[in-house]
Amino acid sequence: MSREHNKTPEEQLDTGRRRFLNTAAVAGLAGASMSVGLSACNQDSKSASAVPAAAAGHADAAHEGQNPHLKPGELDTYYGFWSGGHTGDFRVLGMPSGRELHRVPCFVPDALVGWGITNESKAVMGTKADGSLKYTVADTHHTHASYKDGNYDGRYAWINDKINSRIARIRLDYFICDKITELPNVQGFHGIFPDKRDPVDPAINYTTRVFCGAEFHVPLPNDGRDLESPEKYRSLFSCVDAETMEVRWQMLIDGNCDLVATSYDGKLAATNQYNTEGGYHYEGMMSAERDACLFVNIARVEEAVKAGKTITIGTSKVPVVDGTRAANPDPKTALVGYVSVPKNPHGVNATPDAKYFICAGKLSPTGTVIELAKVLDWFDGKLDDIDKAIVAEVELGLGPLHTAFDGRGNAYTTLFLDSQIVKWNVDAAIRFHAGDKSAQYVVDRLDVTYQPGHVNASQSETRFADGKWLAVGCKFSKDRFLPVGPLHAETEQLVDISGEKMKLVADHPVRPEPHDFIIFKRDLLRPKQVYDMSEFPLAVKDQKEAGVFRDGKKVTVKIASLAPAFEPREFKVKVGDEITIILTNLDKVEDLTHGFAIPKYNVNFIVNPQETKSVTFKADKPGVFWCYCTHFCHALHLEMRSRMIVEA
Ligand code: CUK
Ligand code: CUA
Ligand code: CA
Repeated sequence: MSREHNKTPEEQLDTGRRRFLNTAAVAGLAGASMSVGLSACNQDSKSASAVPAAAAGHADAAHEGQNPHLKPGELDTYYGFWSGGHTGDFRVLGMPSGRELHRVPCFVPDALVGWGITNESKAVMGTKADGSLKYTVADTHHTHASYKDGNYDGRYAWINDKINSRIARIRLDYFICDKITELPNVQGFHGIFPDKRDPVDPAINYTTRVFCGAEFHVPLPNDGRDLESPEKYRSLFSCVDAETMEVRWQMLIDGNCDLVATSYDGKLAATNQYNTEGGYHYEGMMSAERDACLFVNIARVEEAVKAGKTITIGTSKVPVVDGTRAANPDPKTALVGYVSVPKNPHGVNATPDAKYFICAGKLSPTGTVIELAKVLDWFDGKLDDIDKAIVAEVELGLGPLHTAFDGRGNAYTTLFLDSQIVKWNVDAAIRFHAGDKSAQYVVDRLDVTYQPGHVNASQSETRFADGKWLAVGCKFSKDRFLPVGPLHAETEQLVDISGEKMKLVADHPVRPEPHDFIIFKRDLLRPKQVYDMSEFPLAVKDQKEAGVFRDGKKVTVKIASLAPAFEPREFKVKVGDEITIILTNLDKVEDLTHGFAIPKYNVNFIVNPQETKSVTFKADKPGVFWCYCTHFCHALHLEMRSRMIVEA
């Protein structure tokens, strides 16, 4: 890769010739570029990305850089929250080491903790009339945490399930999912972002809402009507209450939603739209040269909801406001404004200086910078055309998707087709767009391997972006790791962004396939390591409370665990009984977790210190079943058992 410091901005980018001109060219070029990427695995290791910046003799060769490798016993300085993609999970990493520390089960069953087995987890996940799980698949893309004063406050994180339109909340004191809400009347729930301040009461400088974008158009309601009339399919933008997790309101919009961003003043939320055409095949979704970024005036929407200017759809009771263009002709009263952006934009990201939202072009090689003050001017009737809020639309490279920030005025955008990250200066881009053709906005380019999707930097989505580390989620690993059959790991790459030049410092294989993630300082979290027993109404508080309690055919077995024994040591039930086992771990010692498995009854779950869980099942076969501890806890771990005797 040539370093392009001395070229004119036009030359350094050289993307004009590759600009997509029409639908056919897009399809053709996307295919061509992809095959270039795929053939890159045959290049020898002297490709630019393999050469450390310092060794390559760059201007800042003297910059020492940071070391991502920790010595044994050393702790990471950042947490990372990662979506797991269609594994359906939420992952916690230590950064910069990239070590995976935990997976928090939420949407899909998890055999380790018994998520989807215990009564408590089933209640969070949702069940059908017969008590079985409503869903067992999920596709998580975006995870974000709650804010206070422009930074994370360590209360909650949220994550989306695109398949079944669910939003899960993770409590960050115990790293557990405590609520899941299914959004009504939407499909393809993709983007998600918490607000950062209340638009009306500025004293509420923390998260109280989470906004959710729905990607796919569906008939409203989707009950069998309008099946063959795709022109009638619609998409909704939703607002979920951060505390109750109820859907506060939804908004009918023109076009679709993709990702979501929120402003630091709480006044605006936005979603990028790639299917303003309402197409239902890809050709239709990319037929227009420009799509949009939809801006929502939160205070006005909530006024309209309060004033009852709403409808409901189907069986849902959620109030729905009208955010279509036709219903919002006057900016001074409009609930929404549609800013035009080039062809099929993908991400939308808020700059840490709180001034701009940046939309990446995906099918256009451009990044669009939208000034929020000007969007507000338009809502106030002081700007005649909302597109005048666009303060830069500059060429970045092929297939721009997502953007991160370093807090020093630079943006880092992934270029999916170019397999690169481009570092660019936002102010210089604005000057360039305003006519200063000498403005050098591209600062650096880094080859990544291969086809990057999301990118994020330490503290990037807060007011406190610190410009230290950048991680990039590459969608193809190809030759980067030992082959393990046809399915490849994805490559998560770590980049040192503390200097002028980006420096690739580590590759990590990850199980497919993470999308978005956030990285933040470790002192923003204060996780608890022993449960508070008062959180559990069913707790068996003492070994003396343990025992078998029969009520007709319903039998409750209360069990207490205290290493290395379960109390009671054995219990008798009868075939045909409905058994509920309630187990409390009385151990108070940090890291002293027990498991509880019942052979042939498909039961296994863990109880952490001072935690209580329960399971309910039918005794359908007689015999002796050794309930044993599955989680290594004690020198007598193997001996830690209880005997379930089922009489015929
Ligand atoms: S999307 Cu996956 S790379 Cu779901 Cu955030 Cu862009
Ligand atoms: Cu208790 Cu192992
Ligand atoms: Ca489009």
